[in-house]
Amino acid sequence: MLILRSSPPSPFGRKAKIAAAVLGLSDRITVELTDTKDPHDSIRKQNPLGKIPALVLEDGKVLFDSSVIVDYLDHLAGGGKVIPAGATRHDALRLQALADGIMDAALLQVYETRFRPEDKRHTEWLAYQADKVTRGLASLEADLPDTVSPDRTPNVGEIAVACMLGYLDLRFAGDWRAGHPGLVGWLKTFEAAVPAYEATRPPV
Ligand SMILES: N[C@@H](CCC(=O)N[C@@H](CS)C(=O)NCC(=O)O)C(=O)O
Repeated sequence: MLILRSSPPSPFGRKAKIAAAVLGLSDRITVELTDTKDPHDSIRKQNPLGKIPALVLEDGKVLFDSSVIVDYLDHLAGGGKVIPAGATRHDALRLQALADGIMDAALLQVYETRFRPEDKRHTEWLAYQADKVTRGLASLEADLPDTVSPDRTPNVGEIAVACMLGYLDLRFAGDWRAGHPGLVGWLKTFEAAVPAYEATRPPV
């Protein structure tokens, strides 16, 4: 059995869970809850960065970073499935990089308010990160990812975009929806095509 260290709100952990589901690997993975803030949680031994997701393999080796975990799962499922092998490979990886980068910028804003007392918060830093989210969403709205239908496996970029939008719904009250009708429609289609999206929705 593989062990996925994660936590329900983690958008990066959700990427790994959705990839596992669409690859038919969910029943080979146990999800073990992780508290990245707890210094005694074994995640800090498993991943020196103390971040989730991390995937503990059967031989005890630990893979971390959601992109590496998804690549491993794709290979386990035969390869070329959520990470296409052909001409669209780098489009999918680029899309993943963009969505992951937006998630990083969103998380840094959340951490700024979670870890710093109000009088120590850096408004310009928050705005700097918020701008990355704004520009990233604008570029996705202008050039929407391909529509995901039930008859094809979503690629890792599309999975990452859905998880990123879900995280903005969770932590930023879905404010992104007002100015991005194309992405709203795209996410609706993704949700209908990929049941694992609903199954991994974090509790509010
Ligand atoms: N690039 C990493 C990012 C992972 C990440 O930032 N995870 C967050 C939770 S969503 C985390 O573990 N944060 C705790 C910390 O930064 O110490 C990935 O793709 O897995």
